[in-house]
Amino acid sequence: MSLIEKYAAYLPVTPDTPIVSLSEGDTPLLPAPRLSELVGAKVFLKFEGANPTGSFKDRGMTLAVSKAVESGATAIICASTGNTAASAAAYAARAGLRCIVVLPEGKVALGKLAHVSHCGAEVATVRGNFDQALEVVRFLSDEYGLELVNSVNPFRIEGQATGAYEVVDALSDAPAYQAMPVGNAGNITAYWKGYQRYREAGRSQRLPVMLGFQAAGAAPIVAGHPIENPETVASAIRIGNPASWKEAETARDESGGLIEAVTDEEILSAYRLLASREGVFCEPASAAGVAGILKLAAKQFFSPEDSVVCILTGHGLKDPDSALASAPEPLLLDADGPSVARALKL
Ligand code: AN7
Repeated sequence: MSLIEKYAAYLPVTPDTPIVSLSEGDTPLLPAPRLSELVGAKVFLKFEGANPTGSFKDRGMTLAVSKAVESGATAIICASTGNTAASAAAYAARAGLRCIVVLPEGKVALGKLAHVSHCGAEVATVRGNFDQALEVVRFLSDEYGLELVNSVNPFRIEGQATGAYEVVDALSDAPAYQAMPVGNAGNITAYWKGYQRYREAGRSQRLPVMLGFQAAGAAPIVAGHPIENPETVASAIRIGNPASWKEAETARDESGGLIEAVTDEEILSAYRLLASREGVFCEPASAAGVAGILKLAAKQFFSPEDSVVCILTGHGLKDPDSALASAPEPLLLDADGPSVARALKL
């Protein structure tokens, strides 16, 4: 079933809304035993890499593209660090819409670039960063009537709120804490709205404390001012002036939570730990939330009974370069049993 059909009662759709779906959502919520031990709480991983284009963006894109078709649009446009573009390209292809994506030069992970082009989107790369690309698409959308599908589109946020519904449905209540990366800050906004709406509907007893993490070189909300030249290995969240800045602060403050920074080193360490100790391959940005809770755990932040849900926003295969950069070189050996056995010290 499509995500829109499943949660229609909580989404701005009518029976006449044409549904553009790739069977998104319904992603696994995995218990993480080793991470739980390290953190001193019950940690769960919401693996959003299991979505059809490999990231959480599909939750919002199914709704944004469905509503675009409903309104008679023929073309969509977005700026992106990669995942929004891949999702937009796929859903536009599905709907038969023209899709234009504007990307920051040289900073989009390989799997995302491949996905966008392969789905037939028109790609414009600009000499600038994501924030500048977003300015460009706002202009093009205003001037040329293209449907903007960045998370400034309210349907994106509404669709992404379904992530919160799924977490509550799986745990029979909201978790004590939810940890996640923060880039353009749409997702933390969406989850907080989702948790609130589900509680108002009587589907949960409590609200989670929201824990957001930005990369240290791209942490405008932590710094309290835009960052002109954001830098981080986690290219998905290399964003210096988030569109949903205020809403993210609202989520933080209303939930009694926090938004803090984690270094690239901490992100990469969590990224490797998730893969090598839990078998979960996410992209670097997705590991920022896990890096954050490991950092908080060092200060005895959690109690053993606390449930902590980490949103792993994108699949590891999105960014093969990052995975290979920290992997040892494979052995190259003669194709005979005894010499392979010797090399492997069997
Ligand atoms: C894997 O694709 O902004 O705080 O243009 O791809 O809602 O922006 C991606 C963001 C976290 C941050 N993890 O979410 C884009 C884009 C991954 C991401 C984020 C992104 P927001």
